Amino acid sequence: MKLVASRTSPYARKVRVVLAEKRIEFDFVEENAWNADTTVPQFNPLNKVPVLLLDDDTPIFDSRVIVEFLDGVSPVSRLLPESGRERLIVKRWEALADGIVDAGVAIFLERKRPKTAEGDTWMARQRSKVDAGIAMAARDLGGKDFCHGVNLTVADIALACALFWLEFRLPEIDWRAQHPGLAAWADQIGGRPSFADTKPAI
Ligand SMILES: N[C@@H](CCC(=O)N[C@@H](CS)C(=O)NCC(=O)O)C(=O)O
Repeated sequence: MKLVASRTSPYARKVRVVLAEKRIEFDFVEENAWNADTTVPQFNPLNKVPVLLLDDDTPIFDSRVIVEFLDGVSPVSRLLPESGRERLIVKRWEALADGIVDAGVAIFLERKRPKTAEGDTWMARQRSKVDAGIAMAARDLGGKDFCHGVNLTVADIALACALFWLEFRLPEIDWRAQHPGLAAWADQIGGRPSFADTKPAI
């Protein structure tokens, strides 16, 4: 299998952490969808990473679909509950985490454009999603070690990737100060080799 991705994408990091936790071998194909000569549209018409290329070169996207597929590839470290309500709740955590990133990315991209009143309103709207999303995550996590159950799941991986990406790209969003319990949890999760080995570098 090959993973087409950038090293800074939080969605791709989620997939890379899953690959590491499940000890699945893959080739990393570094690609930036924003580059003029990007090859990503050859694999994904939406021109977004990550894309997983199966051994017969079938492209799989997006990150949630990839993660779900990978969890079934190997029985090592199951990261999604088999079925039912538990699976639903873990998938909701993932949707929350990815949604926080979606709103953060919207802010990050808007900042690159000339400043306008409309842009400021847009960013404030996105910022409220980020803040409310993090508040929900902190509240639902409470003092637990994991978002759901007693083992690492995709919920923890997605949330930690979202928070670390915010810290990397939008450091003024000081979720650590606002939610110290979440910060302690993130340090714990971030200490895993799968996170240490996928840390984005500028
Ligand atoms: N929902 C998608 C989001 C993927 C995404 O937005 N990736 C960004 C990189 S962080 C990208 O490739 N953006 C290029 C673009 O939006 O044109 C997923 O979970 O894989």
